[in-house]
Amino acid sequence: MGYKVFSKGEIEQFIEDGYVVLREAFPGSVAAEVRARLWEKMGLRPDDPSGWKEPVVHIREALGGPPFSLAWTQRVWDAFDDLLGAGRYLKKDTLGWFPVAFPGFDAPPWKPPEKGWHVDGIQFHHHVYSRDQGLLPIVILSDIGPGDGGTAIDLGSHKLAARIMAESEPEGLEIKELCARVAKHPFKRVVEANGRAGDMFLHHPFIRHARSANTGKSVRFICNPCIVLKEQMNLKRANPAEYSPVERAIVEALS
Ligand SMILES: O=C(O)CCC(=O)C(=O)O
Repeated sequence: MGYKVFSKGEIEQFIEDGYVVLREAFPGSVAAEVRARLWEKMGLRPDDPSGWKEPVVHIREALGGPPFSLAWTQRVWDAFDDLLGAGRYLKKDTLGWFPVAFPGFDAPPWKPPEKGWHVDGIQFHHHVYSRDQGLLPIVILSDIGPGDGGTAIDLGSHKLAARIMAESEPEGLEIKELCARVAKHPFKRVVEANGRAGDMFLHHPFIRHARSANTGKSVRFICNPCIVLKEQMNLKRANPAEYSPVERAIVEALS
């Protein structure tokens, strides 16, 4: 199968580790405009750290229209086609929600977080084939170097979560129970999602992840929109070549 954006190696990494990075998914200038709008929204100023009173301000809103909608480029749709199957998802035109993480509250060195680990999806009942979340993108809206509070990702945990969900069928699981069951298992390898403004980390929807402390010097901006599928995942395709990489990761985890 030919891919539009990713190499075969990157697709294999996505299946194995549960994430792949789409560099320069959208222009850095769009990220700068988004940050300017978020500063306004928070009522804070980038040049006045005296106003930064808490480690995280969470803007719990999806925002549309330019500049937010401009993050959804053809390169992003091509990457989604590669990971989810061409046209099998609902296109978005908004960005949100935005956890903004401020420096100055946690000293280096950066460490994997001790709490807050979760699988996404408070808004639906989880089945191994759910269409409610097909992909978890972390949209990088500011340059995030090592220690700057990049989202912590537990590589390979999507396969563990897939097995836990499959064992819970046909009833499925509430998110709290799913996270509790995943939490009983040790971490495999934790990495920090570092990147440049305009990159997107694209995660398998079952990946265990957590907010990490911003031990750097700059304010960290991301958002994590939910990508919904048009139809439930099909984990029993007659033609295995038709599995999307998201589905293949689940099928391999269950085999
Ligand atoms: O702030 C972060 O890095 C992660 C945010 C997150 O995991 C969430 O809101 O679900």
